[in-house]
Amino acid sequence: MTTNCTRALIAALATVVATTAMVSAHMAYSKSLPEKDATISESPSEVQIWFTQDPEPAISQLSLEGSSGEIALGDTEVGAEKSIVASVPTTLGPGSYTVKWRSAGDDGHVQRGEFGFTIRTAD
Ligand SMILES: [Cu+2]
Repeated sequence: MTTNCTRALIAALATVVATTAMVSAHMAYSKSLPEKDATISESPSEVQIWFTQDPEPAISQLSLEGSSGEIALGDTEVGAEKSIVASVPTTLGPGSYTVKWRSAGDDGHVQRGEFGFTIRTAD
């Protein structure tokens, strides 16, 4: 193999690697309120998650589970700064909760995740 040919091959491989890296850059969780694994003292009025890309409204869905099952949230809406948000219409009592989310970013790949938070017993 000539040096030129080797260089061309390396350049081609580098392009493939770079393209693959771009394609695999799925949307990801960035931060949330309540924060992941937070212990808070008051029932939140809404749940909001920020992502690394603009969330696709048609795919985005938030849900909330407590110790006795699913808790109804308001409609999931796209919020400011690459976020989705849903209101919490009921007052949550002390206990552990799990937020589950589904969304998609620029490449349309559906991403799912979940995180917990705890509401502590009032002093
Ligand atoms: Cu993707």
